[in-house]
Amino acid sequence: MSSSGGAPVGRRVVLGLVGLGVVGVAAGDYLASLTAGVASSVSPAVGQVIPAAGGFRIYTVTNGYPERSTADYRLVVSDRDRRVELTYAEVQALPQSTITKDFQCVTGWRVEDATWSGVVLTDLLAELDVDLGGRPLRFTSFDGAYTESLTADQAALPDVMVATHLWNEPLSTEMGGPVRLVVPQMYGYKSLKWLDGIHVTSEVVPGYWEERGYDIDAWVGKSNGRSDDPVT
Ligand SMILES: Nc1nc2c(c(=O)[nH]1)N[C@H]1C(S)=C(S)[C@@H](COP(=O)(O)O)O[C@H]1N2
Ligand SMILES: [Mo]
Repeated sequence: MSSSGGAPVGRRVVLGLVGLGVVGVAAGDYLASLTAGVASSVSPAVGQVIPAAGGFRIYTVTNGYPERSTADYRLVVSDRDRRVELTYAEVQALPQSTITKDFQCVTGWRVEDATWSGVVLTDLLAELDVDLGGRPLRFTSFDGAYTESLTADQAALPDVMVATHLWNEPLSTEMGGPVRLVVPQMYGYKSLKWLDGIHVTSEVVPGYWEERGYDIDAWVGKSNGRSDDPVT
């Protein structure tokens, strides 16, 4: 994929080309090409990566960073015929935890000892009397584009967190505030930013990057053909 006519290639155009670039690729090269597309669409060359505190790189798949005040924030939790809507204050009124774990992006960068605060996902589900019964979860973002999934077993990990703070500071807009998902044992793409929905589904629904070639079970060091140190 390349630009033509010497016109500057904007991020949206590049992402469009990334999408088109996978059409017609031979099956054997399919995953490789998708992964390459992912890597290039989030690489500094594309111009959408901002360095942030502690070595995080700021990613977005939309044309910006969606802003929502804590006053306007709502988190919807749904299961079949149930639908609960939590305010930011209600999220903060749930049992609070702080967890320090490395954070690893599938493109290679790693932030050591990131300290997140918020509510552990299992605590949130328990407080709301949501019983997964082996069913998976689908997460949605108020950026309108990004989604993620966890199996029931993955969702039960004690370090999966609905986070409001990083290093004791409220999450910035760029970092996915006011509320994001954090899944430290999996590659960063599982850690959906701008979280606005947690939905119990009957089957795993592959997330945004998973539809574009990344592994659905995204264990650090054991997926995506990578050999990073696992996050424990
Ligand atoms: N809504 C949304 N969540 C997202 C992403 C994104 O583009 N949009 N990128 C993911 C990827 S690939 C990584 S590595 C982390 C990066 O988190 P950061 O932008 O806070 O550094 O966010 C994940 N969550
Ligand atoms: Mo990532």
